[in-house]
Amino acid sequence: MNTILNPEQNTWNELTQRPTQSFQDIELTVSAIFKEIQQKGDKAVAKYTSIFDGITLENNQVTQQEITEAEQQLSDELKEAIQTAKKNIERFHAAQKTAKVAVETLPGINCWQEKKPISKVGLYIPGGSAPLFSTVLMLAAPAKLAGCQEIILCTPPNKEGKINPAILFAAQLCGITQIQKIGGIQAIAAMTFGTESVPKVYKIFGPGNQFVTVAKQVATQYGVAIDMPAGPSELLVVADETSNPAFIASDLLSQAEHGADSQVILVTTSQEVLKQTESEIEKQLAVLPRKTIAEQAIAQSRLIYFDSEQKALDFINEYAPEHFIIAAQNEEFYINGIQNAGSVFVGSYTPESAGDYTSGTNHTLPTNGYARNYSGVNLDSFLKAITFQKISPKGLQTIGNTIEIMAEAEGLQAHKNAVTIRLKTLENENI
Ligand code: HSO
Ligand code: ZN
Repeated sequence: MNTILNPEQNTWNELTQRPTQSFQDIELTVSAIFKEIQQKGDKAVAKYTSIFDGITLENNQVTQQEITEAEQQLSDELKEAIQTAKKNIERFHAAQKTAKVAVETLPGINCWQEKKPISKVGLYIPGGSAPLFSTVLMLAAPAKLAGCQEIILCTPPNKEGKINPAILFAAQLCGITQIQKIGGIQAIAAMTFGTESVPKVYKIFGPGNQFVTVAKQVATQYGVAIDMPAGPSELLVVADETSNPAFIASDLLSQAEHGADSQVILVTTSQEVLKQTESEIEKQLAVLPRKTIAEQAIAQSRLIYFDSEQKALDFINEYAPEHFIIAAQNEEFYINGIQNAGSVFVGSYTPESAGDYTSGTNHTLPTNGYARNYSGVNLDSFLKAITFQKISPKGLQTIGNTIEIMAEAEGLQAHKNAVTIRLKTLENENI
């Protein structure tokens, strides 16, 4: 843990840096696999599944029987918890629906905007030591609400060719169209080009390791949209002298256990709370099952003291955390002042875990400073806004001349003609 007292503003840039990752060498590998999958489809997918996941599969697609078996393996308690979480996520995302926007900008000129679903979307769920079935809910529930027609889910198989049963249960519950046992670069490439068994999609969502992150970036070179550039998870907690150090430590550790590269930061206006949080972290860390992972993240963590709340806030906005917990008493100050954050958790009884699983907000959020310019996944992520307009003859007579003048000034005669020809017709018809 690095303790920093009242850092000068000229050091903030360095303090807000995330561990740098170089993607250049990975990109060559990713591009080569993309080319191969583009040319050879399923055959190439099978080759890379056998290389990276250590299993040769007859069929990538999960069967109904596998889904039924998965459901039987889960406790009723877990199934109910997943259903409760899904309902809350649906409630919050359904409320994000916007009505059609219609405006008559001038008499006879009607403009409106309507949102339509992205018809085919691909969701990626990583494998690894923690099966993130909660991420299935976070992506599939809003996709379904938005009205996406095809929702394809790719996730890597384990060495026995199986998928975690909770991932299958959540996917089935959300009405996913197809579940494919494909992971990593080959999954993103398969959804980018389409293969004999995997449909091509228009937008890819979901977290992943650095290979998946680069693969999603490469996918955009082929016209596929992505949710956001992904990176290791982050949490920043702001605390004052009234905050509970044990609560703060529990939050910091909850994020640290995601991965050795997770970023956790405490910003506080109390040196006493800083000291106590440090010892609480050590105490709670010692008994965590994922201690080895969490302690690596904690070793890189920063505990920063500021002598004013304004400086603390300015620093937080410069850092732009993925998750931001306000554990200080002056909640309104931070709520009103926060400009850059993925998701904000207000008050001592709002742990980040609540948003990770079940309060209703989405946990797919911008990391690595992208909270400055990206939103987390929400209903709009699965929609496009289309604009419409209808102009009456009177309306065209009102704005026609404006168009003619502007077109003329841009040197675009054909644009002007498209108006002039109509205005002349109206004149001849005495309208
Ligand atoms: N905190 C993670 C999401 C997650 N946590 C899933 C537990 N399961 C990134 O926002
Ligand atoms: Zn989490």
